[in-house]
Amino acid sequence: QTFFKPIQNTAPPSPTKRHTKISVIGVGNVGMAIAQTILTQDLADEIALVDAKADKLRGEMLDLQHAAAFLPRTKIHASVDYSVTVGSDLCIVTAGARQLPGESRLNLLQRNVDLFTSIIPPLAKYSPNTILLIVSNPVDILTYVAWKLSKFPSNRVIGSGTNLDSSRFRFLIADHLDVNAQDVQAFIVGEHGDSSVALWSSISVGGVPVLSFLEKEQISYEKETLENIHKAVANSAYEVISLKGYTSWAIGYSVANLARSILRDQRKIHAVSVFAKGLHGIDGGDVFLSLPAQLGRSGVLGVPNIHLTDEEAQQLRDSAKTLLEIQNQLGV
Ligand code: 6V0
Repeated sequence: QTFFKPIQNTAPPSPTKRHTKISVIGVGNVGMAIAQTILTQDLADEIALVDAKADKLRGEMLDLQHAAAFLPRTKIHASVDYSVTVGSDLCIVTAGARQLPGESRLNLLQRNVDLFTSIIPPLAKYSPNTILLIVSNPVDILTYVAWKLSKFPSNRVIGSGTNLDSSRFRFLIADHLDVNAQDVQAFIVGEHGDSSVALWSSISVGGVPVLSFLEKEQISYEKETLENIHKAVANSAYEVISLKGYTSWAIGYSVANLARSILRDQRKIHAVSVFAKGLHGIDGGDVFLSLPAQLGRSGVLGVPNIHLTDEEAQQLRDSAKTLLEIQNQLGV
């Protein structure tokens, strides 16, 4: 007995578009902002949510399901059991431990590494062909940990890295020049954190390289203004967290944007955390950090050979060194 009376003699269904499934691990502020942006942007046919807290998880699932009448049709499941993620095209990991009073950053990191040992292997088991997109902090190191634990090829393990920092950078430059942020091409690369590197030499607005234009026209610009913009980017997360307790909307949009580029094979370039050993003179060990990278259906398609000044390349190598020093202190 079905609700609809079937119509006889209709043509067989045309080959339907590929079914897309996204899993989001961790339904805190960040995981939920990502899940709801993905829903409103119609990026998946199915979303699976996983968290360690069963009640919170069920509450979040029901709250999203109750919006079904206003959203594109998406099947939403949730479970503390990773079998719910089976067959995912993309797994987004936002689960993280919170810093305890007086706890060192290294101790927090080691707790997050331990947490990843219970998250990554089941994800890899249930979705051996998935792409892992890591958001939990410190994102570069945890992306490296996810790569190690999953044993996936490095093109299928990506960290959200400085995608959000680059978006904040574009917003601040656009605000300063009174132009549209979408017309600003600008990247922050390196560690998503204190050693991030602003690529001033390659900033362009509407195709015009900004610094060389100012120099050619002999328009003086204040190095201090540029440095203040980079400082404001680096300080953004601290500022938002001190004001509202956490960040959510911008990371939600930035990760949904990465999901779109990957699942819809957009071949767009984003600053994300990728396997960087051997690039721009980075050596000394396996390390993930952000570089402009082209994303598509199979993950990282390539890393454009972007021109860096000697100073920028040195800062990038220093950023890699900082990450490797921390990595070497961890039990992975
Ligand atoms: P939150 O609100 O504390 O959420 C974390 C969630 O993880 C909670 O719901 C926990 O129950 C869950 N969790 C903890 N342990 C496990 C486990 N073993 N398995 C499954 N779930 C678990 O934190 P919030 O959502 O604010 O942040 C999440 C992470 O994203 C943190 O590490 C942030 O630092 C990081 N961010 C990364 C950004 C980036 O640009 N890469 C930006 C913003 C936040």
